[in-house]
Parts: sequence; structure tokens; C-alpha cells
Amino acid sequence: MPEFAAKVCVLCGGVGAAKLLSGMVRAQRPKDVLAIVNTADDTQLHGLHISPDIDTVVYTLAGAVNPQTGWGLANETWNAMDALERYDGITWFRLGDRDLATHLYRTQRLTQGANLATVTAEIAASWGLELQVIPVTNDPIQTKITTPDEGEIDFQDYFVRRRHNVAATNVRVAGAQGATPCPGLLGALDNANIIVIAPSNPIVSIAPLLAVPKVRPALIRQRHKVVAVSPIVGGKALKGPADRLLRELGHECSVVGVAKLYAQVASTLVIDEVDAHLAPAVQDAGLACVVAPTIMDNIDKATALAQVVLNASHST
Ligand code: FO1
Repeated sequence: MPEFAAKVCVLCGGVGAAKLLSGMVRAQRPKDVLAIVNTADDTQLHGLHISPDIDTVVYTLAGAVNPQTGWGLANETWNAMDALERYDGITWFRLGDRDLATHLYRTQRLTQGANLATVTAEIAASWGLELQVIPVTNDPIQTKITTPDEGEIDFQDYFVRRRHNVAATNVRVAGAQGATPCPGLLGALDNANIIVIAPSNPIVSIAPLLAVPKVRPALIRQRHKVVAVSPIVGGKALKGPADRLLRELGHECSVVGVAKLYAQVASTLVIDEVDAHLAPAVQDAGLACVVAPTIMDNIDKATALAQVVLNASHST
């Protein structure tokens, strides 16, 4: 059983989490940070196993991510995608030539019998990362979105192919019930000084992490050291469909709605200054509320937010 001696465990989705991690590894020693990453966005395409949230974390922390999109690699070429057009192949999910190497390597190693955690550690190490990056589970879990006119579709169909421009009437994480937390994950949560819920999509990035058995109970048990950062600012998501998903699934699309979603597992919610007037309502939901700049449009702001999160954990 691997041991992850991390002082700070961060529950991560994609872009927002990667930005906070970039700051966290400057506010804290990188090797004391453990990123626990959602894998319910994973998809099989071209016979390859693609782990978008893991790759966004790795590429961002390596300083190699495409800064415009927050996913994939900067300075990419698209020869493989262009060549696939000849065969009318699958090109709606854009895989750059260099990004493809990650999926080829991951798939080859999984085929050899390595588990996702092992392969993720190899990929993170190859990019020179010092922080620890693990999948929430080595078992297959998939987010499935139910839409009014198509029934249940896969996550990337929803997110990319339909540009999350369709209403969701239900979201579930297939495979979660039978999944086992990544070895070492529960121990890391127990031993951490602080557990952070990154500003990721509560419905499709954070909920899948909590759906893996024993993870939610572990946070409930240690709620006093769990600090969440709201991904909703001024009633909107900074990126992606978090705001519309909250509304479509019957939640309040505000920091108060996020507070109510996290009340069981987190004791503090960090909200942006534009939502300062809602701090009392967050407290009424049962969480301490910290007001700070949460829009990480540069590395210094990400570092400052990481420091706010670390300080918040000492104050509860
Ligand atoms: N997102 C898109 O909107 N369009 C794409 O073509 C796309 C390709 C892609 C390839 C690799 C990868 O790791 C991520 C990719 N993403 C793309 C983002 C991905 O759908 C999202 O990052 C997550 O699944 C949600 O956070």
C-alpha cells in the first residue's frame, strides 16, 4: 500500500483545480501536495485511454498546457487529426500530435497491466512534477448525462460534441459503486493537515470524487480540515457548464448553492469578493466563510488564493 505523506490533499477536476494547484505548489512544498484527480471524464477514443482532468493537471503544473484552452499542449500540431479527416475518422475530440503521445503511452502501459495510478505517476515524473498526482480510483468510472432529447450520453459527448449546450436532467457516475479508492488515498486524507475542494465543477468534477465509496465518509469524518473554494463567482461559472448544471439539477446557482452542496463535507467555503454580501447566507448553511479574490488569472493570484486556503484551515 503506497503511502502519500501529503500535508495538503486537493480534490481536483480540470482547469480551475490545475490553476489552484499551480499556486499551491508555490505556497507549500510541492512534495507536500497531493492532487486527487477526477477520472469520470475519462474516455476511450481511437482505442486510446484518455484522462482529460489528469492531463490538464499534469500539463498545467509542467507549464506546458495550452493557455487559451486550459487543456492539451501549447504549440501543438494537428497532423494526425488532419490525416484522420481523409478517413472521415473521429476528429470532434481534438487530439494534438504531442498530446497523442500521452494517450499512446498511457494505453500501452495499461495494456501491459500497470494501473492508472502507476501510469499517472510515470507521466507526472516525466514532466518533472514534484507534487503527487493520483486518480481518485484505478477502476473505470464514467459520468453519464441524461438530456431530454437524447437520453443518456457520455460526458465528452455532452461536454465537447454538444459543447454542453443541452439541458441535463440527470447526472450519474457509472461504475462508482464498485470502485475502490486509489490505494493510499484514504490514508493521505486521514494524515493531511488540510483537504481542499478545488474550484472545479461541483456536479461533474467534485461529485464523482465523492461518489467513490469511503471518500465522502472520509471527508465527513475530517470536515474540520476541509476547505472548499467556490467555482461560482457572481452566480456564474468562470469556465464550463457548472452554473447551468447547478440550475438544471435544482440547486441554487450561487455560492450559497455551493455551500449547501458541500455543507456535509467541508467546514469552510472561500468565496470571491463580488459575493461578500452572501457570506452570512453561507454561514447560515453551516460553513465558515472566507472572502478573498478567487479569480486566478495569473500565477501570483493563484498563489495568493492558495495561501488564503491554507490560512483558512488554521482558523477553523
Ligand atoms: N475540450 C473541448 O472543448 N474540445 C476538445 O476538442 C477537447 C479535446 C481534449 C483532448 C484532450 C484532453 O485532455 C482534453 C480535451 N478537452 C477538449 C477538454 C476536456 O473535454 C475537458 O477538459 C474535461 O473533460 C472537462 O474538464
